Amino acid sequence: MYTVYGDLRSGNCYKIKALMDLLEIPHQWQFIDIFKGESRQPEFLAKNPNGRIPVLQTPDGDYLCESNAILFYLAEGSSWIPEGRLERARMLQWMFFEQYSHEPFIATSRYWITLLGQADRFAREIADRRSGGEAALKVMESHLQTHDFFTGDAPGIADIALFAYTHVADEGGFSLSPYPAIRRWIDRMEALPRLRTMKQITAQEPRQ
Ligand SMILES: N[C@@H](CCC(=O)N[C@@H](CS)C(=O)NCC(=O)O)C(=O)O
Repeated sequence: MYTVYGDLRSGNCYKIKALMDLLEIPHQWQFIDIFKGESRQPEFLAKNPNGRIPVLQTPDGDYLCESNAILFYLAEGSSWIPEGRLERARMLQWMFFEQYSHEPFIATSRYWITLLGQADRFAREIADRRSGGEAALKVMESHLQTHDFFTGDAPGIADIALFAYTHVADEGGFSLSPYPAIRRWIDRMEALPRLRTMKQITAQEPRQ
């Protein structure tokens, strides 16, 4: 049995839950409250010295961190990783894009505005993240104008990585109104069997 250490209000943790639902991977969830500093306690640091969620514990007792690495590990051998060499590299291209050009702007703004509820206190930091977040959405919009998904005709783990914070971008102050291709892609993702949005999951499983 897998164990996931995380908090589903975090998009990085949501990615793991979404893929496990889609692939119907049995697992248990261990809630870690980062607002109480639980990811910085010695017991957690022994699992991930970087002090961040999510962390996956494999049935063999090994620990794996970094959300996109966990997606890659769990999706091995499934249709969620494309077969061709170039396609797999493109999948990684989008997953690195998510971590470097998307998450630091959209997820961070969402953290201050919605999770901490301190938009006024962090107004300058949020303003600084605005252009970077819009730039990431423009890159996604451009790709999705001519593609249904990020790595081919079928959804893959790059789609899950990007869906996590994009489908809640409004909570970070980013409207998707100017991005019709992104909105159509979100509709395609939400239509996938067993795909639950972050709002649906947190309503159904609030202590995860
Ligand atoms: N690159 C990491 C980022 C993980 C991350 O930033 N986790 C945040 C929650 S989304 C966290 O654990 N914050 C608590 C802390 O830094 O103490 C990943 O993709 O897993």
